[in-house]
Amino acid sequence: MAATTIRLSSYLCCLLLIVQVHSVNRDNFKTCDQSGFCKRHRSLQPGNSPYVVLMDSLKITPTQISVQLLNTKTNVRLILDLYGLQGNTARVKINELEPLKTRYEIPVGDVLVGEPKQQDIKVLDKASSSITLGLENSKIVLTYSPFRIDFISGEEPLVSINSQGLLKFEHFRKKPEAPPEEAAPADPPAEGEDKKEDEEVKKEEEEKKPEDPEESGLWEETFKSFHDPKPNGPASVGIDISFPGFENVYGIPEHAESMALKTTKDTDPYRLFNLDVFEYELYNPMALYGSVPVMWAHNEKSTVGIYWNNAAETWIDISSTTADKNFFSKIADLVKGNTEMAQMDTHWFSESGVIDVFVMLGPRPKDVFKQYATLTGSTELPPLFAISYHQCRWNYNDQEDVKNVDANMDLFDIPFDVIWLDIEHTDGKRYFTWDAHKFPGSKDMLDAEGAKGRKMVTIVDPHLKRDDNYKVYADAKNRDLMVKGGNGGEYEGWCWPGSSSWPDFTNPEVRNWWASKFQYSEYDGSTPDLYIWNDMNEPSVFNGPEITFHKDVLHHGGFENRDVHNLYGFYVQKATAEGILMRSNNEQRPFVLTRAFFAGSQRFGAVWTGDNMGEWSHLKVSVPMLLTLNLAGITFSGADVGGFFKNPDNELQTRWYQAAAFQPFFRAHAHIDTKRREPYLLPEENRNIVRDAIRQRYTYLPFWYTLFYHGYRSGETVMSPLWVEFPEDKSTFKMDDEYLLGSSLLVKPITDQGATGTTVYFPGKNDVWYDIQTYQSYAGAQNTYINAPLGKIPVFQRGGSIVPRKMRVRRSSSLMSADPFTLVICLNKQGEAEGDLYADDYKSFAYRSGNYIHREFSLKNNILTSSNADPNGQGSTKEWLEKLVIVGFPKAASSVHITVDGNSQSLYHSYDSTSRVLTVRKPGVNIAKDFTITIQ
Ligand code: NBV
Repeated sequence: MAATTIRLSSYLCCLLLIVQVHSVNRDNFKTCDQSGFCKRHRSLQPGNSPYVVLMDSLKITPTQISVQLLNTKTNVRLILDLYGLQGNTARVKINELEPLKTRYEIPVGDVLVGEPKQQDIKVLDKASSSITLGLENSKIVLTYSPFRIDFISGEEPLVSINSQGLLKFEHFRKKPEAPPEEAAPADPPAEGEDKKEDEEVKKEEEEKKPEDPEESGLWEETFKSFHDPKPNGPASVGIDISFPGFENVYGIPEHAESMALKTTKDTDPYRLFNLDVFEYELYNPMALYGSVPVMWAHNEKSTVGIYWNNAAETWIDISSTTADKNFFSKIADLVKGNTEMAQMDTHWFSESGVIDVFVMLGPRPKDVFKQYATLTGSTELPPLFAISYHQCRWNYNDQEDVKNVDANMDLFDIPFDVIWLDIEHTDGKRYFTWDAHKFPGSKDMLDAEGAKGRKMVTIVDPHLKRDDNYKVYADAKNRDLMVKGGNGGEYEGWCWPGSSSWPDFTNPEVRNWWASKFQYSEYDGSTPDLYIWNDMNEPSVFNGPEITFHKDVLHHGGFENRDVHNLYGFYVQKATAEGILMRSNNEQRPFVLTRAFFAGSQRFGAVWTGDNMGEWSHLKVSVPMLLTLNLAGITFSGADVGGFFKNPDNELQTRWYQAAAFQPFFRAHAHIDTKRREPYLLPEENRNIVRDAIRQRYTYLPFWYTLFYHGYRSGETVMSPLWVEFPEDKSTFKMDDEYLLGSSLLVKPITDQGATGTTVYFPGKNDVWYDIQTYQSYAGAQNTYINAPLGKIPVFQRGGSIVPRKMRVRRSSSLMSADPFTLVICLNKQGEAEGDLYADDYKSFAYRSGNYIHREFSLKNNILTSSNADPNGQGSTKEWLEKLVIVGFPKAASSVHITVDGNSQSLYHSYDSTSRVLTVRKPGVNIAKDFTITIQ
């Protein structure tokens, strides 16, 4: 009874905390100073490396060298493995030579899609102080004493590892015996002396023993009331990685931060530790829900990066400095002279695991994205509904509510594809169940949505209510599938259902078990129109340290949560996606949204930026946050439209819809305590603008779908910083308030209250950009003020591009699947344009066996040619070509005709001399066919 009261009160206190606090409670989360290993690594001084390479131990194979590293202070040996990998990539692995126990490594096939394919590294030079290896166009120089590795392309140094000498590898060790207690003084102190002596001793102790950061928290640590017993002692690993010649680094989501990362001289390092941070603060390095330890450095000449393959809590310090030209001139024929070369220094450290660094050497932005996708996979092609508009709220209360929202959206002509149900739809937060009063007929409800081509999503969190009558929990308990507490018993914590336990998703058998729960026979009341949302999967534990698992929670294989923490949410989403796949016999594409994520999560669905606020600053930060997610491979990402907490005013809501209509994952969501805010509830003016924005999203779905197809094939970003397409344009390197969709659309959302215009930077010296509404043209490589009253979204199409659209907007995307296309052709200065279109059945995996079409369009010399872009695409379709809109066309045409299979036919056309747009109507040709359209 007493225990229950305590638990209940701690639960209530957490809930109160959740309801009342209005900005992040920083006390809940560790600073670097409160984390022993962070302090230990951060206190290292550069230039004191104790590590040397033991050349006698060198082993060389065609693709790999292995050599021992000796710590000259401790005599402990490490083993360094350096691999050449296909695609201008190298891998540097450092582990203990003889660890007391196995150190955790992420199983191959989970984050890394497979064993990376190796590539020959040739020994180019073997000197007494270093060895030089050749990898494709790059050179790798391993220097022996002190140990460092440099990657050089041509004569440019690009990446240096351990050039500062910050390698620190805490080998497993036996716990030292506790020192014997000191003997009591022979004579008792005289009265009055006692206190004095105590104080003196304390003072002396303090003077004598200032806390040595090197010794901080080695064997146990306490944070607030939470004790971390650290049964394995210190095991952290860290090293410095520098980027000579670079001034900007990007990546390592998730932080509410600008796209170009800041130096951390005056702050904590950036932290990667998946956490549920209530009301997160903007522009700081605190950890958030997900972690992708990938970082890019970019300058006019090159883009390079590293992936740090470690799932433990990780911190990254960043500083900017100048490169050591002396050193580099010894190992490369650097352009000498007095000019200084910039350099970004980064310092990475993780609480456990091994050092496993992939060095991706580009040289162009799209090369590094491909190199990273070769390692961790690309974003799976989403089903079309998933990139359409989603209507969510915590909560749609009951079936009636769902029906009303659906009807109102139709009434006001606002398309949507998916309506979502949050935790209140369940029977007492027991996932996979329905509240029988509110949702007595979930299948009927799903079928009603399905009849309009719509889907539903329910939330399925990973915490299971500890109730033996709840069959999912009882089954997991009987099969012993839960994570264990430090004492070996089922770990128990507090979350929405009260006392809860968590399946061990790091165990493949547990993932299979979880996946089976999505079978229609297991998940009562589900149908093929139901998809899934994984929340709270950091995991969030209301009464745990930093609102998550204790670090000594035990997982599969005897590893601690300390070792695998950042992977938990990744595995939850992976298992869920496998379940959705399995229930359709692997035929239909799954859709799973997750809050926690890791490198590779892009393969399992979408990510959103969690509990943001209905404030202008949060709308603004959503752009850099999504750009960074894209750069880290998580291209299918979005922020809650309107902001989760608070009540955004009409203007903010309107601007948010406008921005998100041009971002990859487009979902409105709101906290349970906020006022209802479905878009039809807005006053008429705002409602019409929002409706237009959503409808515009639907007209661009063929473009988005083609973009996602490219991303799936190549690992490229969907929403990109300008430097991805204009890598030499320095002025874009820090620009994170405007972005590109593919290479064709430039978007500058309005994110300031009351703004009626904005200055847009149009990139590209030889480029011309066209406003997508007015077709007004703007020259590249300059800034222009663009009027943007409330109804206007500053979006521009690049001259030289062809963008496919569908102009007949219906209630949902699937109702548009047979509708015809319009090609918007914006001419460049030469009067030419090109583009492509990918289409398939928009939902199944049939495309994997060639059931798709991929067309290539090119307009040159006034002839538009449509040809097959990919002979493997053997699909057919009902979709046809309805219209051409040719923008920037100099004059009216005298005739236009189409030729298909040798037959020509003239087409109706008209010309607007003010906007310089030539419109060609009803070519009527099936889009899968080859054709030409000639303009005279
Ligand atoms: O399930 C309720 C919410 C959900 O609406 C939100 O999107 C998640 O990020 N969830 C968090 C838990 C409670 C947040 C205060």
